[in-house]
Amino acid sequence: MKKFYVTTPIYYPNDIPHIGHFYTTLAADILARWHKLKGEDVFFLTGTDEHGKKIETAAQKKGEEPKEFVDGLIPKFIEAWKKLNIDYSRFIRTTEAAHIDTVRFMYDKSYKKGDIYKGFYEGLYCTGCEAYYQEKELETGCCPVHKTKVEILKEESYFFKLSAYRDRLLEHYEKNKSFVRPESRYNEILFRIKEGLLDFSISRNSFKWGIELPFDKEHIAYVWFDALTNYLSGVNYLTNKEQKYWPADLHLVGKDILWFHAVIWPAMLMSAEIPLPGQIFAHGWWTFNKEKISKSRGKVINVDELIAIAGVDAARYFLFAETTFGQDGDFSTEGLLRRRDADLANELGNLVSRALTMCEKYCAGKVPVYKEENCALGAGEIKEAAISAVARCCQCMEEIDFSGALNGIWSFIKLLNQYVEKTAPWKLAKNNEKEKLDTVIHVMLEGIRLTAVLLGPFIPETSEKILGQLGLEAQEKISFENKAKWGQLQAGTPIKKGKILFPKDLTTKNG
Ligand code: ME8
Repeated sequence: MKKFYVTTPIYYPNDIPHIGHFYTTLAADILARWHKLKGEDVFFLTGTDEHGKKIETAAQKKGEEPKEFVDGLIPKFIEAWKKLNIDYSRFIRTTEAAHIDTVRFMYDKSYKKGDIYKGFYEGLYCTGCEAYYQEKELETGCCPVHKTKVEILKEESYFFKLSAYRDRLLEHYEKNKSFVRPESRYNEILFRIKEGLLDFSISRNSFKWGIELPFDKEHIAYVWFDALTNYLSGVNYLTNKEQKYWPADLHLVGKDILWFHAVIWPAMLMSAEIPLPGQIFAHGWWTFNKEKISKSRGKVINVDELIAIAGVDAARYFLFAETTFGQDGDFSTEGLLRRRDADLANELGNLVSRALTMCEKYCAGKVPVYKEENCALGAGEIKEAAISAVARCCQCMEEIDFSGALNGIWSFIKLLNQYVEKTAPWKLAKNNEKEKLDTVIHVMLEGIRLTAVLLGPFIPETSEKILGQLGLEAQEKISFENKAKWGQLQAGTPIKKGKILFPKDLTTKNG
């Protein structure tokens, strides 16, 4: 059985999660569901990054111990993932003992290899990023990500010999042209590696909240060295000798943290002689009404606020239909409602409602018989379109092009709506053309079935509802090939018309 191991960044639990965190985690959920649909053995890892100065400072501000502080916030993440219908395999916390052991193992391996040496560091530090900056990287003296003042940090520190991995990294990039996606990001990172790599500080001794190094108790692990290792501890790399998931197939990250994943992480793995992940995909940045998402300026949207706008599936759909994965996007309530009304309620919802109503009215609520000879009505064209919609969806999902997949599905939905208008089943009913009428309704229902299958990973609740309305409940055991094949609906299957799928007023949503 093919396996698929996908990860999200582990988020800093210094505050409740917001739409940026939802985005990456939803992307991983969609991919995990897609690969499950294809019959693969999927492992989907997410979690929280709980050590470091940023967490220590946030805890101090609340007058709490760091562990107590993060323990209070973790349920917020878990609740949010549940509300958004995110079905992960494991939620890892970097304060877990097994993770701590894995971090120590990584330090130990590199130390013994001679890739870690002691030195003294003085540099410009941004606590928001938990990273040092060079003067030339700053924007008017401020961190380019957080736009806040950096501080001068001076400390005795252990260094990792990143510079020694330049050539091996270049070779890996040359041999694996899709190691980083989108392609523009691959080129950008390759260019920076070619420019040269600097050794970097991987320990701290100016504060306490972190993992003690195995070879020096006075120092704690650098939070990024600690955090990146979660991808190994998440699949019990240290204790599970028959490792079936590592190497990860895909690390999904925001563009802000690509450098850590595309350069530092592979070098750490090379140093520890562990195989590298298959691909790192960096997605773009969401703004909120064109402004940076920022708690201090009140520009955040939490999970309840997001769901209150138009429900979970509308939000899931909007985030992935609105922008190409990899590009930046702007979130607005109006934008979400516009897509809910146009795409989900009008195009998908009405199609489903019309097809089921007609099936009840003209076919006694049972899937009618499909007669091949009635293809003159355009059913052949629909069948062809269905086959290409499936192929396009598979191709796009392989390339992690969510909006491309959704566009393909929506072209098919539009075609089905045109088919209803063109064939006008109500006229066929009036003229008593029963066989033609049956074929048209069968084609509509089959088109809807296939649409629901392809939409499953994106809008799982709606997909399940539609399949349930078509009398198709237990679908797990059916292979993707069969589900995605045209012509699977059995004549005679009773349908169950339910409530409207995307009501404008959420309080009436009960189907
Ligand atoms: O960086 N738009 O954690 P973090 C899109 N702990 N995505 C966004 C976003 C936005 N406006 N804001 C946040 C860390 N994200 C480290 C990671 S991994 C070993 C350690 C998403 O809480 C995006 O995925 O700051 C980004 O990379 C991540 O949240 C940063 O989360």
